[in-house]
Amino acid sequence: MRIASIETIIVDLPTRRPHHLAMATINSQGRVLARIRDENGNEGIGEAPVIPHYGAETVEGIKLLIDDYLSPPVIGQNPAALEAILLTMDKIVKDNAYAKGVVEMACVDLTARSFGVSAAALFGGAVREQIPTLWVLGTGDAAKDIAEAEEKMAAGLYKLFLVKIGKGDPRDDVARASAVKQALGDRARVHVDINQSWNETTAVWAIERLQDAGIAVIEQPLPRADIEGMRRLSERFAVPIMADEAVDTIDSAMAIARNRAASAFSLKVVKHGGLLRTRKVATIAEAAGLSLFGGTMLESSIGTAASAQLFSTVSRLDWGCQLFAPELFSDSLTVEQLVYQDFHLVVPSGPGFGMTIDPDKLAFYRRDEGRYRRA
Ligand code: MUC
Ligand code: MG
Repeated sequence: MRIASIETIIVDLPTRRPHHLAMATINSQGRVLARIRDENGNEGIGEAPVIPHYGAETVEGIKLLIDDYLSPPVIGQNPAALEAILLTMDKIVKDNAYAKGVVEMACVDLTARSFGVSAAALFGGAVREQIPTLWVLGTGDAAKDIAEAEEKMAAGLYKLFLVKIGKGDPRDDVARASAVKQALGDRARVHVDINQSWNETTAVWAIERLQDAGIAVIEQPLPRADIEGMRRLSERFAVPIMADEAVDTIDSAMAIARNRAASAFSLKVVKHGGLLRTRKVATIAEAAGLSLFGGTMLESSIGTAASAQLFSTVSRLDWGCQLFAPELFSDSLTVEQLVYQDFHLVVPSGPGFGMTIDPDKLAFYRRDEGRYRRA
């Protein structure tokens, strides 16, 4: 088995409603799809979505890096040799986890399809067939967040929620998240994600109140580099402090684990540079006794299926997963659709990630030749 070609395509997908995060409001979101073919014409697909201002990469940069730098030395390699492919890409350029991650992801899909197995089988096999799934409340308004959560609960789809805060006045953030938790009560678990927006003084003030209000997890309150601050918050509060932006490479995972600078990690496949490296970060957390959450970069059904495959292999996924994004987007790029039922996402059974691209949808949403114009 040899890689014969790598094609990259930038695709935009619209959201059903504006999604308000601390650093951006998303009406439509860009992603890079990678299609890798072997010499027999078998294909694997990968996806690297980009959340504006979340990380250091852009869809245009990812595409250019893959097309001009990463593809030439990777073409001709065995797609099953994941570690070798990652090392080849590391020799070309440091960091750039999303670009490397989408190439590796497509190699995983291609390899698993060629073997006729699910992607999970390449990482030790699934320990669960479905994953409790969390819905992200990002309307920016407490009453709308509560109405959305009630609708999801009544439909039997979600009872785990996360309120996106960190954008405005911390007093408003605390009030909004507390109002959501109070309205949902014991019927739901509620996290908050601050996306690095606070300093330590603000965080101490706010977390005290969020903890009292019954918020279950505080995600990335401080800037990613503030390991010392995260350690002090983790020592001070009983409520778990989760690292998201702060944990990407295995080195950062080790540094956080060693310093006890968080008690939980949000795993995200492209953030860590592919499925293999996500599995390694998960292993560091498992060994350090940290709890785990299956995160999202707002992948479509392609990257969500890939993430679900990997998350299905992690022995303890204490906080469930956040793989809700296919339901946030108003359309899908694949022929098969993910199944959300009974408060869980059903892990697709494969082969590979179990997803194939719908050519008409791809033709419509691709940025270069498609008819969709992003908002
Ligand atoms: C993040 O920081 O976790 C995940 C869900 C969502 O709505 O935004 C992302 C980013
Ligand atoms: Mg986060």
